[in-house]
Amino acid sequence: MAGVLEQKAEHRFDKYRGALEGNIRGNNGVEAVVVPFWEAILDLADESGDGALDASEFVQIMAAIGVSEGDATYTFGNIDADGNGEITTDEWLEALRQFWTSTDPDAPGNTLFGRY
Ligand SMILES: [Ca+2]
Ligand SMILES: [Ca+2]
Repeated sequence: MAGVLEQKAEHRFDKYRGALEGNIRGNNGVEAVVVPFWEAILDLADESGDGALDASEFVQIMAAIGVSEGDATYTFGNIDADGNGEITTDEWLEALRQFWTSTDPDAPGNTLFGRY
């Protein structure tokens, strides 16, 4: 059973997460905050420097944020929209926009961080 401090921390984190999420979904936050941040992440993850992520680069960056190799591989197949074996900046950003704005549970972007 979680102690009082853990319960308070969890409650405050939930409150913070709710406020952050509300702020991102409103106020054009996806374009102003989420897109530039994840464009930078794609740049960092693109070890080969070809402007796209291959499966290995994608699995590696997703592992850094706690996504399992199995889930990352599953996600890679979903957001590689043209099926050419690499995720371009456009495919990456489209998936992020779907993640933040689409209510369709089958939208590829809604599997961005693995299976739920
Ligand atoms: Ca690459
Ligand atoms: Ca592709």
